[in-house]
Parts: sequence; C-alpha cells; structure tokens
Amino acid sequence: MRRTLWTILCLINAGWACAQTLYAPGERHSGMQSPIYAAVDGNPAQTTYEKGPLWNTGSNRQYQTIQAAIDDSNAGDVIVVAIGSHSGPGNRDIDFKGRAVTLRSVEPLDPLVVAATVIDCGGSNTDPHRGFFFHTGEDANAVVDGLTITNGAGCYDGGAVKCWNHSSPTIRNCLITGNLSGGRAGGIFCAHYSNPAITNCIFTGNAATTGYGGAICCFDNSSPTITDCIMTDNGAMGSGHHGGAVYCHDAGNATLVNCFISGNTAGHRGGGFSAYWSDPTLINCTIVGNASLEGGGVSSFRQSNPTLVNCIIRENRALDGPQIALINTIRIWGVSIPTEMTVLFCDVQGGSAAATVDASCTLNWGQGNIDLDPQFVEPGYWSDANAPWDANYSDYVVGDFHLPPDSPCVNAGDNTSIPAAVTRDLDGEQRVFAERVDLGADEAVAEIADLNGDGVVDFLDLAVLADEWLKNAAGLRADFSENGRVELSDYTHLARWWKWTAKWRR
Ligand SMILES: [Ca+2]
Ligand SMILES: [Ca+2]
Ligand SMILES: [Ca+2]
Ligand SMILES: [Ca+2]
Repeated sequence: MRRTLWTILCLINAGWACAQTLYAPGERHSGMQSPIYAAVDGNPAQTTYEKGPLWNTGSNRQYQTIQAAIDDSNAGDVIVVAIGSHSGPGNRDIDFKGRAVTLRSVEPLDPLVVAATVIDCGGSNTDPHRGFFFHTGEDANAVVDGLTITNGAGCYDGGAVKCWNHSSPTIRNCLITGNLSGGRAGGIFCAHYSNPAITNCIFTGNAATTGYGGAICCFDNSSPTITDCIMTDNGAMGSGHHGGAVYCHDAGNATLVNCFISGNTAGHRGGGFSAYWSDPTLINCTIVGNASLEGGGVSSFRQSNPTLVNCIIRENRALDGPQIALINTIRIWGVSIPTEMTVLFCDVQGGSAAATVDASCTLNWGQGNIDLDPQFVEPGYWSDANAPWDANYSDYVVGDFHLPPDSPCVNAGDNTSIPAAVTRDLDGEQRVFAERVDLGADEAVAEIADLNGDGVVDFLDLAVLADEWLKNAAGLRADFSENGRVELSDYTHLARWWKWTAKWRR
C-alpha cells in the first residue's frame, strides 16, 4: 500500500482534469452561489457560511451538521457542504432516510475543492464509523457529489459507503481514500438489490483488511454501474480474499465502463477484478499492474461469466494466470463447479495461451483480441523484483495510461459494445474518435491542424501550411476545408487550434 504522494496527486489531477470536461457547462451547478457563500481571494480553503458549514439552497437554511441538514430537507433540495473537514457525530454514518436530495461540495468538478471538502469518518476497530449508510430504498435522486470520504474504519461492510436493501443512490465526483473495512469493500459496498451509479470517482488506498473488494464489493443481486472511475492501490488483504479493486459475488452483475484499475492487490483471486457466481461486464477498462495469487488481472470462479470487451489487461502478476484465471471450485472444495469468461476486442498479455483455465471451465475467446504492447505514454512498472507474495514486496508504480496515436490499441475496439449513454472517454474526450473506438479507458483524440502528428499544434504545422499557401490541388495537407485550396479559412482553423495539445502529450 505504498505510493508516493506525487503519484497520487498526479492521478488525482489526471482524474479530475478528466472530470472538468465530462459535463456540459449547464450541469456545473452554475447560478447556485449564495450571498452567504464567500471565497476569499479565490482560495477555497477560506470558503465559509455564516451560521454553519451546511447550507440548503432550497430552504436557504444553514446547519451545523450534515445529518441535521438532511433530516430537515425536502425532495429535490440541494445541500452544499462548506470547504473544510467535517467529522464527529452528525458528519459520519450519514443516513439519507430515503430522501431524494443532493449533498455536494461548493464545486464538485473542481479537484481542489473536492480534496478540501472532507468527510473524516474517524473510524477505528473499537469505534466503527463510515461515511454513508443507504438502506431506505434511495434511488438515483439521492446524490453524493464532489466530496472526499476518508478514515472510515471498523465496519464489516463498506469502509466509506454501504448501500443495502434496494438502495441505489448516485455517487459521483468523489475521492474515496484511506478507508478500511474488516470484511467486504474498503470503499463502497452494495448488497441486496442495491444498484448505485458510481461515476467519475477516484478510489485509492482503501482496503478490505480481511475480505473482499478493496475499492468496491457488490453482493447479492446488486449491479452497480461504475463509470469513469480510477482505482489504484486498493487491496483485499489476507489469504483467501479476492478482488483487489472490485469483487462481485452472488449475482453481483456490475457494469464497469472507462475505468482504470491499476496497482491493486488481492490476497487470493483477482488482483484487479474478481467474479464469484456473477456475470459482470467490463467495457473499455484498463487493467494493469495488479497482483494476486490467481488471476492477477481478472479472475472467474463458480459459475461466473465475466465479459470483457475493449479492455487492456497487461502487466498484472500472479503465480497462476497472471492476466486472467478461470478457477474450478475443486481446488478448494473438492467438488467440481466450473466457470466461464468471455473476452473479445481486448489486448491481453500472452493471449489465451497464458490464461489459467481449469478443467471443465470455458474461456470464450472471441474475435478481435490482440497481444501487443499498448505503448502507454508512460508505462508503469513493478518497483522491485519481489512478487506480492514475497517478503519485502514493494508494489506497482502507476504510469500514464494514455495511448499515443500509433498504439496498436487505437481503433482496435468494437463500437457496438459501448453503452449508448457513454459518449466520452476517461479524459472527457469523445469516446469514439476516427470512427472506431480504442481499447482501454482512453481514446486517443487527434486534431487535424496537428499536421505532423506530434501531438501539438505549433509552428511546425504552420510551416506546412505556409508551404502550401494559396496552392490549388487535390490532397493538400493543410486544406482543412477540403475545397482544393489552402487559404484564409484553413489558416483560421489552424490559428483557432494553436497550441492545442493532445492528452497523450500532457
Ligand atoms: Ca479511435
Ligand atoms: Ca483521451
Ligand atoms: Ca504538430
Ligand atoms: Ca481550403
């Protein structure tokens, strides 16, 4: 669980840079500022309210604790949490009590505000607390938006958040870090027909200390939709425990899209992702540098059939099935119950030949799979030669997972597998660029004014245009308007995109 602060900050910045462009301006809570809200010299740390740190924008009332604000709210209200650390009774174990209200920071899409608006659960093994407990049938109109949730500990299920009993809130733009559970889900637990929408969240440094799902565990007919999330450095610790980042159990049919899962560790199966008696779906996920004993990237167990489409699964480590493993129950129970996995349009290191497929299990190896180095802009690496099961193990250093335009993962995916609601990649760029989707969470988006393809529009591109200036011919490179002549309108286009820089160059 070691990670330099620099790396975490880079990840957070990268993730939140993505977040900035994920929503149209009209969705950015514009016009919500109150006369009693004041940011001094643009420093969010000095944002305060006069009568308490909570402000209900619907009733214009202020409160001392989050729970007090929720208890006095009505459907549709928006409760704004002031910058600062919120702890103690009333600011943890928060219960929406079925209310369809939004609880958010002053600017959920500003990473500095999110990092500075903290629910500090202050939990411990002797004094268990988590951030939120949804258990009253909340639906997607119960919203937690743009908060940091940390220091949850001591609970068996859900270090940061528990969704239970048909409770399916929306959790978005949150930083969920440094939470522990004794059993299932260091971060978010969902069980018993609970299907939260978890979007644009960062999970880092959470652990199920003796259990399942370092970041997220879905259990018992619960199928969360997990989109645009970054999960790094989470763990399902202890022998016999599974799902370093995500664990799906008993019809935990989660859908993950555009997620980056890296540097997570499980004590037993599924360093990144683990399915038990479940049929989850992973689309456009980048799963690199995770570790476990079986299935370092993804594992399938007991009549599961996880489907992986448009994913990158590489650089994971395990004694058995470094990238993927299909494990028959006979290994543990002495009774044979097989399992499946379906893989198509994925880049899997070692291909199907390197997969562990136990007797009677079925690896459905579909069309479009490749085994080629994605050429990440900055590859991650294992920080020493020791494996996770060795003493003195140190872990995976997460890199920059963006794809350069000449990556073999560019334009190698299946467009028809992308859910209709998903129009953006993890950067917030268009999900399908150049007519065909890329593999992994990133789409490599180029700009036509970048004539030499080096990822930036600058004088080198201007030189190409100058060379073709006022020429009339077919196929001129700088004829952006495609009218057979390089002229003012083409120059205007280049000038408009001047200093444009590709995400993979940043
Ligand atoms: Ca593409
Ligand atoms: Ca991108
Ligand atoms: Ca260029
Ligand atoms: Ca032209």
